[in-house]
Amino acid sequence: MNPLYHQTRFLLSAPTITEAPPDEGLEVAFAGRSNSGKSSAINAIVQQKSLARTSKTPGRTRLINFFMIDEQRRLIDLPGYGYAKVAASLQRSWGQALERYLRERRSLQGVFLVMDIRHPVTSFDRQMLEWCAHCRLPVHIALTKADKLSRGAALNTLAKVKKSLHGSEIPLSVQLFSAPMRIGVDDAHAILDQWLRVEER
Ligand SMILES: Nc1nc2c(ncn2[C@@H]2O[C@H](COP(=O)(O)OP(=O)(O)OP(=O)(O)O)[C@@H](O)[C@H]2O)c(=O)[nH]1
Ligand SMILES: [Mg+2]
Repeated sequence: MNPLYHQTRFLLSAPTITEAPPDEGLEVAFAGRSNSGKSSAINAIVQQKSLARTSKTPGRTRLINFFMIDEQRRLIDLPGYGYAKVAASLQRSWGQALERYLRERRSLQGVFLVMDIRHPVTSFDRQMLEWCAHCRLPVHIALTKADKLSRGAALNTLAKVKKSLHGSEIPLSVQLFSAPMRIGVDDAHAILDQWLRVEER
């Protein structure tokens, strides 16, 4: 891992995308269903225990959290979508704001889409993939909580997900991930290195 990731620090929390930091440099957004493991994935990637707040309660990350790797590079922890207890109207307005962010944000290099391996490619995930395709944004899917399945079952799901997404118009890759077992952390770094133009050491 490039030591740069370990330096990542909290930049700001924005209640809406309009309060994001200036649209300069390069950024990668972590998206996915509520409770899928986005914040845990960020922590595993930067090798810090609690940079991004994780929780057993779904819908915990309500704000958009911006983390700064260095002056030019950011990671973004987006609020999870698809949490049933959030009112439909709020989900709709959040969806619109998210779509606009994906469309307009110039610094956004790709979407790191986190899915719980036990519930991959939900209708919300499909919506997200459609928006990204529409904006021509590359997507990297991390099937996380891979430690909850046997190795064989995890590989089976990986193959199924790859197959179901075959023929996408945008660059799309899929990997297994586990935050506590640190499965796939190197693969995650490889894609972030590419998107954020981090030089290999
Ligand atoms: N076993 C296991 N548990 C995980 C993994 N990743 C996350 N978890 C657990 O799943 C729960 C949700 O993780 P978070 O990282 O907070 O999920 P999130 O997607 O950020 O959730 P929201 O912010 O609510 O949308 C927590 O209890 C984590 O400890 C993993 O790879 N393996
Ligand atoms: Mg979170």
